[in-house]
Amino acid sequence: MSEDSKTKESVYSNTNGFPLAEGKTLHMDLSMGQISNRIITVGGYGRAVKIAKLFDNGQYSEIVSSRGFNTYNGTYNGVAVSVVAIGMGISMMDFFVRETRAVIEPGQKMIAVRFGTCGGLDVDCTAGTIVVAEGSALVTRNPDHFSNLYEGKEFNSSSSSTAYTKSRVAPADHALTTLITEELTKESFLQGKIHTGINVSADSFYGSQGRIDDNFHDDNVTFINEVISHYNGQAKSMEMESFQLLHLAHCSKSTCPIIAAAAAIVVANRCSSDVIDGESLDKMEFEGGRALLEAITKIN
Ligand code: R1P
Ligand code: URA
Repeated sequence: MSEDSKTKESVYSNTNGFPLAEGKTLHMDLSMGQISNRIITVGGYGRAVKIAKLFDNGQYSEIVSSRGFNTYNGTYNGVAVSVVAIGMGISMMDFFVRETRAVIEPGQKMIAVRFGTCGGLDVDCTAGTIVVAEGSALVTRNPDHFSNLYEGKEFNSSSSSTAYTKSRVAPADHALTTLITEELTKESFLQGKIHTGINVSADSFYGSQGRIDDNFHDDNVTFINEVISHYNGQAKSMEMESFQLLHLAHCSKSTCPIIAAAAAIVVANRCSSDVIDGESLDKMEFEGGRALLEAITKIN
């Protein structure tokens, strides 16, 4: 039997709940206890490895799944901790939160912090600063706004529907967020570079982040300004995952609690043309990563 058909057989034996391939979660490839309950989650594995190299004695183990999740386990100041690279988007965050929660002992608190990159939505959130999220909203494309195109008609920008929906803000855990802010501001390189505010996650890097793409109908020319005014000027950052983490943390049941927070490095300011250079991004990931390791291993 090929590896592929073996995997399919064991997955299809469980039609509800968590598909397990040979006892491991199908997408993250983890079995019970193969990840710490204290986790930093990032987008790309390069950032994950950079943070894992800060573990005690620079030692970590790596679990690579075939679905784009890389898990790094080790200790920091003697406390077990994991860093997970999940790729991009709310679907990947959904897999991460649910499949990780499933392999942490029930009753044990899961503590997760996202450390991402983002666009800055406020002139003060210049490239090379970090926004710590007090909470996150979600903006999504409303496909029906564009549905006259299905019938070969002209796009009707004056249609009564809205092109994008804007959700309420899911708050981050207050104690964890406070500790993260304290640890970030302790790093001398990060002094004066830490902002707090609302994050806005989007379902695309392009249309629902107000990027103009001449190849598509997106109806988004004024969208960034609409987002800024909708959240009363409190929206400081825009990226693609934090909402799903904070939202699902609130939706987790008391038998399997999750506390969550998020911070992101501003790589491009959406109010100016300011972008970060490679060397500064490297340093921000390193110093920010260390501060987050301090916070996540200290929180009770
Ligand atoms: C887009 O380039 C990606 O960068 C941001 C967005 O949320 C999206 O995932 O975060 P990461 O750098 O953590 O991937
Ligand atoms: N990641 C995003 O999702 N948006 C940006 O503008 C920058 C990074």
